[in-house]
Amino acid sequence: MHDTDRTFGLARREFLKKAGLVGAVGGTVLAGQAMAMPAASVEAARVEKPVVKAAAAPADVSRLPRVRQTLVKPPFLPDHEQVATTGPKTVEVTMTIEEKKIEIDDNGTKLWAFTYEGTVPGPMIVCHEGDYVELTLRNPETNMLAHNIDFHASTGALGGGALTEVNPGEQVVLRWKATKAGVFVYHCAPGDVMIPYHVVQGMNGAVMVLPRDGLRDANGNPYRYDRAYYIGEQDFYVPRNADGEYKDYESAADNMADTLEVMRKLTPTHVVFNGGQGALTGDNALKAEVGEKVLFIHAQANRDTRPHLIGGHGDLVWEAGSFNDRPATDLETWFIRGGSAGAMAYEFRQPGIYAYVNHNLIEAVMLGATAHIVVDGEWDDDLMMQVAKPGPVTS
Ligand SMILES: [Cu+2]
Repeated sequence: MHDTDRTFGLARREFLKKAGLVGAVGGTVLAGQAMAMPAASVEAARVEKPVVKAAAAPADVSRLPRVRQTLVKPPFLPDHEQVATTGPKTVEVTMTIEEKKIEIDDNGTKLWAFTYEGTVPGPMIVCHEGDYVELTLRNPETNMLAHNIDFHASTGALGGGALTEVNPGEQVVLRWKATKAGVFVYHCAPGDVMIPYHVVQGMNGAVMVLPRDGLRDANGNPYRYDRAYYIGEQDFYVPRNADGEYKDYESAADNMADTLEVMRKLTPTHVVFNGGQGALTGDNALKAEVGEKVLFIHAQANRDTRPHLIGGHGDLVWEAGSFNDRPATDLETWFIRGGSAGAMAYEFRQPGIYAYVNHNLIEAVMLGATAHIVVDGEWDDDLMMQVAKPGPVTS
């Protein structure tokens, strides 16, 4: 039996009413019905709360050292060791959910975003294989909706989604063990159409679980990076008015029905890095030096993408994200499956401005999925030189 009020949240009932999406079937309010979603798929999208029997926690978890990780805004990663210098620990993090209006392109298009910690994507959490992550998830009273979190890096209970649903004014604490090394997506998943809706309103992020002895290259030798950047790619579906202009809404509830209609067509209006067009270009460009090895973590919670570094390569690519797999080498373009994160490492060999793009170039140039990396250092004529400047064609 569905615990409707708990699962969908009283706040959400009000939200759906305001969004004009209330359809009463047997007293149950589901957005799907109003959107002509087949009843069977609504049922399939709904998730029963699993029966979770209380089990004794492993006795030694409480004795593990506890380390508080201060989360930082993307594209940066929190302070971390690449090689663990201690045994397993409990990594404590806190994330506060914020429903907020953000600007997503150069024309000032606005979107009501659902965020972890106020950013799209949410902050990166870093730990080592064998560590425990203990998250306090807070949903302030100022929010309208129930939210939760599904960690693809975790095991059980819908990635924690079934144990973390919090209504406005509530908080919850979840602990999970990092048993798989790699980079992984996390996202909100509060049931039925709210799952894709929250994800495409920006409510997703990534976790990096490093092997305790750090990364290894394709030959199995230790690999250390000098910098790491975290790129969260986001597809947005912004409704337009009759004149074709993007609509701006008073509240997060007002835009839901229109947005679901755009989502249904599977054609995003924006594909951006780190929450908006230009978030990682110009003054916000990433920085590196010639000779530095840079790790790029690329997450896409909803849709396939194909990163490419223009003028460089993927020296080492953990395309599917698992650090226990041998990385591919020297790739021109790599593939990140929607619902996953991948990692690429590159040692910059030439100075200049590099573009890091989704190499669907329509999405890169026209929809926003471009980042810049400004690299300082000495130019290497052996690798490239302009032998003759542009001039008149000679016979
Ligand atoms: Cu949410």
